[in-house]
Amino acid sequence: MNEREKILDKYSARVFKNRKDHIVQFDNAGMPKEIAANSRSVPGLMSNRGCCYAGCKGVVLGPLRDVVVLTHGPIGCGFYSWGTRRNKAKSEDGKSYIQYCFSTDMQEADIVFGGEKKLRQAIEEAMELFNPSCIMICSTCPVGLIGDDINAVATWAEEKFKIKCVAYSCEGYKGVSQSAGHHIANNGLMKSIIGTGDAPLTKKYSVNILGEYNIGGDGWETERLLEKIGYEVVSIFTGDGSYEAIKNAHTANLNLVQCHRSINYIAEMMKTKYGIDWFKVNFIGIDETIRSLREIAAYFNDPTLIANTETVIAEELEEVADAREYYQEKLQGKTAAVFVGGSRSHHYQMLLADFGMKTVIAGYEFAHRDDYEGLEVRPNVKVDADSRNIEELTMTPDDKYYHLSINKERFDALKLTTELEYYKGMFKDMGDGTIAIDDFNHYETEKLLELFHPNIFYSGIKDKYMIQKSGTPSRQMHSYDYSGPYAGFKGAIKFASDTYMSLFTPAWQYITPPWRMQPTLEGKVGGAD
Ligand code: CFM
Repeated sequence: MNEREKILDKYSARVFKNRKDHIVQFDNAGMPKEIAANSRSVPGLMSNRGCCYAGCKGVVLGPLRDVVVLTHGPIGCGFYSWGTRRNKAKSEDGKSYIQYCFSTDMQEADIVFGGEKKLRQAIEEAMELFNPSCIMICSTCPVGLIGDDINAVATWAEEKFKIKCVAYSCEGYKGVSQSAGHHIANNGLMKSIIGTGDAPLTKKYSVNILGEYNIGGDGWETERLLEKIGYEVVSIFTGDGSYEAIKNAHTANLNLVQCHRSINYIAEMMKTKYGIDWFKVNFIGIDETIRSLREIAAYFNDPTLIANTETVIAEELEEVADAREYYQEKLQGKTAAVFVGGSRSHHYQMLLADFGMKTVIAGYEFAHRDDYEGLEVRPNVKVDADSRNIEELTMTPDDKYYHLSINKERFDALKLTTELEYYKGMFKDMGDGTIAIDDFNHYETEKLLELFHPNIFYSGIKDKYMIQKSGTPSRQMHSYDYSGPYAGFKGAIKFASDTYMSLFTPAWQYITPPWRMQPTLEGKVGGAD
């Protein structure tokens, strides 16, 4: 029995039938296999997933600092989604609402008689107190069930206050995970915000950074590198992002996609509507950062830009050279497990490889098959009822703003050698004997620890302490355990240093867990007495 079979062995026939397709073990290096993904979790298994509202409000819209993101629903969802993700933002212009939690605080009476009145009141109050130029309404489950017309309220707000107001029907139950919420948020931004600005460009080479949410300051570090080379960063979706910036996103020359899972929809729609090409980049990991910077420079193909890129790479590399060597020596050969949402479990494998570490277990909470197997499988992905729930927008070229930055010949040539409009997925980077798991649950996490004994486990929020308590060091990869940034050259060193501290801390040896001192369970066998 291999490890995969050992995990599945304990399951009942029904659960086995479901879970067997979500677990893949690689028996010859790099061979892509098929995995079941983006389907409903088995009720009763402790999944790590979030809901559709979490993906829309929490992930994609929440980081927009100058937008009042108003949760329409009972207070629980609003409160729980308040400040729990480390999407950092600056508030230099005084228009940052990131520290607030806006909610309509619906009560039973509103559920029975309808919540639109309360929603209008909340908007009036927000206007009076903050006077934002954009409000986004995010619905939670009961709103969808009672059928409040949030779109009508948004239209009312736009007319009354002459602001932008967008309503998102992102009720938690839509779709099978937060991934559905990403799609809904992408659609709303595309329909109502992108393309509504007309700011002129100030530099020759301009980019948007898509799928970068500035967790722990990653977006700032990525932006610093790009600006140092000479690019104009028009907008970031959506870490430290703003309504004022993303309405001009259509003026950029190129889209850089960091997290493919959460934002591929916008990248693809902008290609059709505005002609903007996109690159799958990765600024997590030293070698990956270098690859990404070189591919972007190759796209624009300007000798000065290419030279600047090489200078910046050399400078940054020099700055981290000693630290890199030190941590390489310490971390070489250590094994890791990586379980995060929908893109980091691939990105961080590359960063671990920078320091000679090997990923033996990798998994996603809510990724789709293309995130595992590569974009080439997209045509074979079965669309089920849950995905059909979410609107698919059809784009056509925009009369005014459609602009191509390079011609078809160069595009085709670049596509052969770079990740231009292509994402290869996680599987191609996984080695012999390693295992990939989709929508992993608590039991499987415990079993994996027992079977693989990874030296460190880069985990999620719900599983972190269970892993630590089992004696395996764990670092939480959603918030970086309040550390970071981990992007770029300097970020890689910060990550290595945090990993080093987790692995070599003497803290573990000072603790004797209670189960080593006394039995935790007592009982008799055989029914005597
Ligand atoms: Fe993209 Fe993210 Fe992720 Fe994600 Fe997330 Fe996140 Fe994540 Mo937590 S957008 S898919 S929904 S990289 S919040 S910043 S860490 S699960 S792997």
